[in-house]
Amino acid sequence: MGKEKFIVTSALPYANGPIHLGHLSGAYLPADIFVRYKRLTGADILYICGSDEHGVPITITADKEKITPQEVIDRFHNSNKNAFEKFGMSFDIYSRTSLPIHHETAQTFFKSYHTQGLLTEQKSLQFYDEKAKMFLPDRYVEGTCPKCGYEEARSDECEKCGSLYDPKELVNPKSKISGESPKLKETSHWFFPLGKFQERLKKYVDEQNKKFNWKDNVAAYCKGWFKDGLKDRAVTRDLDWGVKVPLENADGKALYVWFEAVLGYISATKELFAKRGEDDEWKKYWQDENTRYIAFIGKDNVVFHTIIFPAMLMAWNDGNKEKFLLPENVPANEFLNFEGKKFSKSRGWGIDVEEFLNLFPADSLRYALASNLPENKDTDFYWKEFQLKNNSELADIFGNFINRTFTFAHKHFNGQVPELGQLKPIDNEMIQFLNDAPQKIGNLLDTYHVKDAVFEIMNVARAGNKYFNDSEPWKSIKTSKEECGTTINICLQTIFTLAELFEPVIPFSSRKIFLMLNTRAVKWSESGKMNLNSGHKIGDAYILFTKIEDAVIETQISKLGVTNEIAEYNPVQIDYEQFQKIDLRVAKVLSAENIKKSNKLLKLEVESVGGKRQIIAGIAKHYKPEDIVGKRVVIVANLKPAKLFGLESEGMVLAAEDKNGKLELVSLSDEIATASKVK
Ligand code: B3M
Ligand code: ZN
Repeated sequence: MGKEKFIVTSALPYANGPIHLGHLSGAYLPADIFVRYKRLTGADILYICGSDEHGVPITITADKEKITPQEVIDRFHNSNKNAFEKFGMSFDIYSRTSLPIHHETAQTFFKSYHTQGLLTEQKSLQFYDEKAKMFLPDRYVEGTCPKCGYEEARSDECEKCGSLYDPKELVNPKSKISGESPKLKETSHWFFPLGKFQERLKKYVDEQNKKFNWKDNVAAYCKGWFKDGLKDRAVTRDLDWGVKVPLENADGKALYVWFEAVLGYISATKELFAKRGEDDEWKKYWQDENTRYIAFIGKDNVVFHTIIFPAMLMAWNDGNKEKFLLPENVPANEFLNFEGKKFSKSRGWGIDVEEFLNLFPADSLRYALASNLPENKDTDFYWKEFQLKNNSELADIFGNFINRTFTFAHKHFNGQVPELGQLKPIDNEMIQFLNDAPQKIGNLLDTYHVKDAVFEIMNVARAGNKYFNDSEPWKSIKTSKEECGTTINICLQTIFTLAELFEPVIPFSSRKIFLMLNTRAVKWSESGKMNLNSGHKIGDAYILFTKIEDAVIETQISKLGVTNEIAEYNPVQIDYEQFQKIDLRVAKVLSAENIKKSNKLLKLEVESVGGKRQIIAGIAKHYKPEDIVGKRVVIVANLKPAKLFGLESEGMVLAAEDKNGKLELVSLSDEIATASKVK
């Protein structure tokens, strides 16, 4: 059998922000472990990734920061690339979609679809923000649903009641970019006939699923999409930033970011070989049916990799001699949360990869994440668990086993691998166990059970420690040097096996261990054998894992939820007179009721300075009417009255937001009389 040949890709992260631990757990670490393992088996494997550098969010960041989109992507491309490097990602290339080679590739695909007559031009009305001078993508328009009155409905669909409508019907549309109400303006776009491919896609997904045992979550997503029926999709946008539509009369139009980003895998492979001066070599991977293509992603990207990208490749293959392969498997992971909540940069919840790696070794993070991957359900990163994984598993089990073995070998055997003497049952068992481990763990990795594989690898270290204890070399050294030598020999062989099996997971430590053993890795399948000859000189022991103190972890925990607002504060200052103009008063809530058609507002009747008044407060999502009646709250009493939802509001209640965006009213005890001034 020839060498197995692979292309492995990880989703291309947007160069619009720093990657966080959740990204690593979703699409990067599992892929890197898989790739490193496959390389050790001798497979011919390419690992491709890069930055996704188009899309509206990048232009919005640029506008906000008054810099160019190019500056935004340069910043995040470089910092993410560095973070990945520090984390030990072993990409063969980390490319970027802003490169000419990618633009050309994407345009070539688009032109092929166009010449084949697949694309249709369709006119439609879309919201246009006159202030921001741009057409607004759906998620940047918010308004009131014409069917149910939900106030956070999108331009053509309501999340709350599920209805679809014409954007014309959306009530009170607002641009999330400028806050202005956008106008509907006619524009025309090219549509890709996804529906035409439904039957073939279904067959493709079914077959791959059967043959390669796709993950349940992935298969279920696809099923849902097929059930709803695939519809034609606009694959162009009105945007300056992106891959230009390669047609006449297409000024100001770019390819929809997803419609080109997936092709980034191909253009990155081209770039890799172009750099090596082997221009056409990429075809030997992408256009050879013996190559196995595995696409690692997070669950939010499933449809693009199991339906849209395959459809694009099918469409290309229909019209061209050179045929591309389709993904064999798309092992999408669920999400990793942070201490029980979603990562959120703005709320200070979570930690950037770079920042993390300035504090702790990459291998500690890799091990902690790998043993808790969200393979079948969402999981959480907890600081305390991280500490425990590092201290009790890496340091106490693995590190300790290496340490005690090395100490013995240096002290009693002159730093050489001792002879293997007469084998007792306990020795034979350990030898057999080592012998079986690579295949067992390899099978788990082959089927993307990375978390289980990591558990089994640590079990080899556990078994090593137990073998050391049960063999009692500290006793046998006094009675039989041969017996003791046998134990230490087998322990050193175990360390060799562990150095290899752990290479995909903790590559930095693995490299150190091979240095300590004064040798190098062998083929994966050989790694459970007796690879160290007796008499082989081993090196000095290094410290592999340092324990993490409680105080260090406490500091990290205490930083959670502290946003930049505490660290950086550059306010517009006011003087005392200005402050005095604001009349803050205690008010007692007499009654409260929900407002029909609004899920945000409550109508309050309060008693305060000047008697009773009505206040419309945006707290309905956080308080039930019955929970606030009787409360003493603080109001801005001299605020000019305003109309909200056609109702008069005379004043404003004060509240603060917690880490999750939940509001809590500023309230006072009953001791404080209604209408008292708050100073
Ligand atoms: N950049 C989306 C994401 O980061 C997107 C993936 C592209 S894969 C071709 O979730
Ligand atoms: Zn609705």
